[in-house]
Amino acid sequence: MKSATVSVIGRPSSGKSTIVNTITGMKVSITSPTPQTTRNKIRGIYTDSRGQLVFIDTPGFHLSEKEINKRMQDVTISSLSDSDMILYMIDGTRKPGKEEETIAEMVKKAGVPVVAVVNKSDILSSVQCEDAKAFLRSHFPSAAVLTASASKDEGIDEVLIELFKLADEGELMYDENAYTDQDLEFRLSEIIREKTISTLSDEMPHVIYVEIEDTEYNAERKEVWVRAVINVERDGQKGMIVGKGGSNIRRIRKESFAEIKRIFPGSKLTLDLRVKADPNWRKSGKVLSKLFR
Ligand SMILES: Nc1nc2c(ncn2[C@@H]2O[C@H](COP(=O)(O)OP(=O)(O)OP(=O)(O)O)[C@@H](O)[C@H]2O)c(=O)[nH]1
Ligand SMILES: [Mg+2]
Repeated sequence: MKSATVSVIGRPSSGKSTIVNTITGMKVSITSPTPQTTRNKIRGIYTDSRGQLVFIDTPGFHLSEKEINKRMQDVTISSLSDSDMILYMIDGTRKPGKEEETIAEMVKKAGVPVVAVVNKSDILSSVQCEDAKAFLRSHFPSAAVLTASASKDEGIDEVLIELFKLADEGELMYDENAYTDQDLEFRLSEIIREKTISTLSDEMPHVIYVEIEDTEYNAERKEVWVRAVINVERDGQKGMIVGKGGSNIRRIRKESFAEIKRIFPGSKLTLDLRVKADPNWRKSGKVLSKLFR
């Protein structure tokens, strides 16, 4: 049996979380069209007759001096050095610039084997595709350079073949049926954050964090109760989450409810959502340390 950890690295929105979900066949990591969705290391586990690959989804590496971005960069950098190999994803629709160069250098320096993927093949022109491959080949002359569509599940088998080629023999790290190791509170907060992000536009997703205040699970009565807070940065932003006559928060609640229900099939779920302002939390060491622990 083969067994390896694989860090998934790339710029924001390159499709890292999408590929982890497609490979595991589960909703392990939240996704959105807004860059910088993932904020933590999120494990997605894939097992077949060849062995086990433990994917570590990471925050998209974004060059920025803001405190929260530096924390997210640290999460990504720490993942580079403690995995057996790297799956480097690039979005072929975007021209590589300084940020992509920085990441390519970082990946090289990590000194572990690399599989490089030009993602979004479903919407790439052949010129875009060749340019992206040329960029990757120039940086990683001995690595496998592939094209894939993470969202359409195209070229993913080839990615797995190349990763398994690089993996060493070893014992499985997780049960063969496991697909993630996230605790329940984290999963709940991520689901609510995803549904909140999907109702918002532009910069707003970045001002949000979700806190689970309480959960109660009564297995006998098959009842689940979740109380969560959607935090924004200023009082004035609460209205954007709540929406006209509460329409937005109702939608967030409905969509979150449906997805949380899937975690507790057959149980009665009560989901209590509130919106609060936590002024300047993105600069608060206390909040950041809690979110990036
Ligand atoms: N057309 C197309 N869109 C894709 C593909 N893969 C991902 N996307 C879309 O690209 C956007 C970003 O995908 P994510 O998986 O959230 O990207 P990410 O790299 O995890 O982003 P961060 O967490 O912000 O770093 C989403 O809207 C996805 O649906 C693909 O193969 N083709
Ligand atoms: Mg992501």
